[in-house]
Amino acid sequence: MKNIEISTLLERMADILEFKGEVIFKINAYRKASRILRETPQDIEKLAAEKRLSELPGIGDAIQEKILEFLSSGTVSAFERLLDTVPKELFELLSIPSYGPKTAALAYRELGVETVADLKKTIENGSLRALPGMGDKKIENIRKGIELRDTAATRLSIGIALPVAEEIIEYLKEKGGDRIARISPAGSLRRFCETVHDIDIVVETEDGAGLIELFTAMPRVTRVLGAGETKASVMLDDRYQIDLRAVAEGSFGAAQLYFTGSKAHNVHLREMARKKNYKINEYGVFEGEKKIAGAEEKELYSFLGMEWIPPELREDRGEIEVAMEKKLPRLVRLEDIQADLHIHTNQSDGQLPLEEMVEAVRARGYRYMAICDHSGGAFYANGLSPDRLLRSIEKIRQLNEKLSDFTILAGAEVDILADGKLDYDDNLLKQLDFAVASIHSAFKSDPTGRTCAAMSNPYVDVIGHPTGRLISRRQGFVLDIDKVIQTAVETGTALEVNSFWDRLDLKDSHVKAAIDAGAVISINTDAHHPPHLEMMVLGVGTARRGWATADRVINTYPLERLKKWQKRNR
Ligand code: DGT
Ligand code: CA
Ligand code: ZN
Repeated sequence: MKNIEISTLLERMADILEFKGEVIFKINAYRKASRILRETPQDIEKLAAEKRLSELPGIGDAIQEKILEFLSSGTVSAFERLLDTVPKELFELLSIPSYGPKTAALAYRELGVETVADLKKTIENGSLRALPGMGDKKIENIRKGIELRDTAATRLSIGIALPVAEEIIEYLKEKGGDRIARISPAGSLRRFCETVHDIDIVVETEDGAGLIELFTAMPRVTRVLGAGETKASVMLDDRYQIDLRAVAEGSFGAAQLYFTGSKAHNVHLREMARKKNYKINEYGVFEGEKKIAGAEEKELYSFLGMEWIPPELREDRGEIEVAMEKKLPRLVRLEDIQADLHIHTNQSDGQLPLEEMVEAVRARGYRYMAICDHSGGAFYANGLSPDRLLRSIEKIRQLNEKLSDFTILAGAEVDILADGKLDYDDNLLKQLDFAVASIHSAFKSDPTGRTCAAMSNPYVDVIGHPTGRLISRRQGFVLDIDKVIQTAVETGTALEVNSFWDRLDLKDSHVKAAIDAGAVISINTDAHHPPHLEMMVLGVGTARRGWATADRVINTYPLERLKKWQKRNR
């Protein structure tokens, strides 16, 4: 599918237009078209061939023409012409948080900043500071932005890496057939870290060389970084580094353990082994020369005197000590999830109408859900006015009547306003079944105080994406997380683990702090489109990294228990 390619091109058009100071509606038209192409499940080439491009919402004639030109010639001439008039690395520059098109245009005109390296130089030699409107704080933010971008450029979000890993494993299984006894992800990916440097895969086979050959010859491989008898490393699509290790029967568990890491966990395990006079490596556990375990991870842990440790906990943050006492918690699993409590529809900024979103959620096997569209203050997201909300509640109640084995809670994602008040008054909130409250603006005005004030409202059940960070773009607001957790416990409010790939908010360490303090969480996808529902697995992984058990996750509860838990019903 060419959807992503064209979506990127349109995004870049928008960047160029913005850099050139074009009128805002034109810029927005390109951005919107880009988003629609990225999210639509339909194949754009097929739509174009059937002359059905105009069926996509928000794609006007001018943009349709450019799409057709791209599909027939591989380029867009208007775009190529504009490219000659902007800095060489414009898109890289604009990917730096806090470095917007206006600043980029000024720095290009006055200082000739064409590349990220140029920009770094102007910060070091002070020439950027001399531009009009540049304060120390702004310079500091740009500097931090460059750092953030450098990490984002070398590490992949788990939400991007996981589907790629699954695809490769499927491919190898299919082509490898009987030659593959077992195959598993390893490394930071298997531990569900929020970002990964590469995708590690371990395979059990008696034909290592053959599988390495199959692996390095995969269709999307753009470079082979190295290939031997038992391991190989390739670049896929010029973007993803994949490492494959092949081991023979009897060593799979040991290899899995070794290559899953973390390094700190492994180092600690080796120490434990030494105390028992054992040696542990990627082939097994050894007593002298004799191998006593290797085929199963469980066995290896057991010989070291521990219960099996879930990969998400393997960070040497106390899990080894607890496993020695055989007291590891039973972590929440994807199968425990009974509901998704933060779902958008096209009433606000979601893509589909109520009925279709409900059907998509139901089809995943959940028992209930909460529709939480944005409140009116969220004008950027077409938030619902009180009147529209009342009508939407009515519609949800009617649809509910028709469902026998599934319940839709009429909810809202209500904005926590700059002054700490909620965007809907209590009278309105009372008529809902469920409410998530989130900060979407005024990040600098006392986010801690505002979050705590929202939690003291009897109708607020969950705080949405509590820290506001975006993994690839934004550090999030400065939040006194301990105070927020304490208030969550005191008021009986849940903190969200937002599963959206770029959010994962709360993050793992915050979940751990919340769980230790006795708080409860709610793992939600914040889906705006059915494919987003699949990201639940990312939130569950993050919650597991924070040692969360099902009992602390409100959307594992049967509906009756959830209702009893709600402040409004206590
Ligand atoms: P990443 O790739 O930066 O996201 O993080 P990891 O944890 O996947 O690290 P990676 O890919 O370098 O190595 C995978 C695992 O292999 C790692 O978690 C532990 C193990 N490993 C790699 N190098 C060493 C080492 O020098 N000593 C020990 N004990 N284990 C290692
Ligand atoms: Ca890795
Ligand atoms: Zn939100």
